[in-house]
Amino acid sequence: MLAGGPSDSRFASAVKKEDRKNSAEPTRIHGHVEHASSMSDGAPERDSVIQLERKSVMGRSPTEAEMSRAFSKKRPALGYWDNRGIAEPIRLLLHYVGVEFDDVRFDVGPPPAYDKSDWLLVKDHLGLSAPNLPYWIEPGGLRLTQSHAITLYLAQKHGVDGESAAVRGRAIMAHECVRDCVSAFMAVTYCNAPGYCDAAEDGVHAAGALQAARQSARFNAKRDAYLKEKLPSHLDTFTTMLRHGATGWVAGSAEPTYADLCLGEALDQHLIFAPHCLDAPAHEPLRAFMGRFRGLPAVAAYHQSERFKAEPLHNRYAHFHCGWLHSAEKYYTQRHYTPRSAGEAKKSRRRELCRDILALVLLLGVLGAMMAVGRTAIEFHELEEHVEQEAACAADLPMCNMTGCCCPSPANFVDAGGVSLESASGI
Ligand SMILES: N[C@@H](CCC(=O)N[C@@H](CS)C(=O)NCC(=O)O)C(=O)O
Repeated sequence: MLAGGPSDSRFASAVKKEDRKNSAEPTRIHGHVEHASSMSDGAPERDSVIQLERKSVMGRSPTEAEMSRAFSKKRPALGYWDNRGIAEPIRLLLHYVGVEFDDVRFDVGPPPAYDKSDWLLVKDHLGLSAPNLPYWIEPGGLRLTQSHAITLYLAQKHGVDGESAAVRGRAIMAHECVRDCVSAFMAVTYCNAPGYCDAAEDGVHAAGALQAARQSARFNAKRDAYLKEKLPSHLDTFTTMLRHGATGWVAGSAEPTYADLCLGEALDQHLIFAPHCLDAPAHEPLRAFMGRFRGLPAVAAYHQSERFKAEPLHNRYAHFHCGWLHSAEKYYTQRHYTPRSAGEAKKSRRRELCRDILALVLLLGVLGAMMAVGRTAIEFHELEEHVEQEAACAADLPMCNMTGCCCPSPANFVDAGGVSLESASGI
């Protein structure tokens, strides 16, 4: 699978090896948090098993904070890299159907290492059967990966997969066509990604830069060929589907389906990549479609909200990352994207250590207080006995024929003949 792009196991294993080799301080960004609606299917919670399965990755296990950021258990979580990539259609779908979720975004470090430890630390600890990004985890329930499976599951669950078997079939077909187009697109934007090509072009992944170079000779050639030779036929397909559907939506549904949302997002990314790509007269139906898609109240509300991040577009090692819409520098200085430096990570570990020490001190304090209370109770009991003894003396009871004080020492007890019990017994 391609990290940030289409499936390519060769790429994934190369990247994994590279990541483990380049292990450094994890960097992270904090995904925004939204309140949850219940998504549980009632499946048994397996976190106890997952706890036991935890193992060390890159020399250490994930901390509780890292685990609960990946999945807080309070809300469903969609995990992905911090970019639109192949997860944005799912984010869009979730906003469209009104499901609240944690938008968990993992960071990739800067070139040339592109450290991915932020994700790799938790990857094998989330109870995913096929660990990958994007993932979808529901509290106490389902854990899914594979973008297609997540999309279809959510669409079915929330009734945006089409109103009839025929429409549902066409929606699946349209979605697959969108995925083909996106794969071809990513083969261009990731053409210099580590492990995806035999060798990256010089200067594309420069140390000290914040991301891969925005252009290169290879990228420019592939982009031009894609826009000229491949994209038009994908656009023709979508145009034909819209014509056949005759409802304005790609599967011919009365209302938009998930396939329309996926197509809308794919075309949106293409319009950033090549702003004139829909200009041909033959693609007028697609321009009209984009107007309808963007005008859907839920889509418009999401695109205008703080939660929508127009950039990064693809991953940091792609040519299509930050700076296509706004200044990349401005983007990198935004708070949500400031990667944690090694110093900050150290500080955070120190904070965690201080918190643990404080908890220990508090625990010891509570234990000490409990012991003090116990001791006081014993002393009180002894005092009570003492008072009873004194009362017995005062009443001149036969049990205690006191010679001096009333202390219940054997030396103070005398038998009727005035002999101390202690001396009589030879103590
Ligand atoms: N077929 C999978 C591909 C998943 C994939 O390639 N994920 C990339 C990001 S787009 C990745 O970096 N995964 C993390 C990993 O391999 O650990 C899907 O559609 O979800």
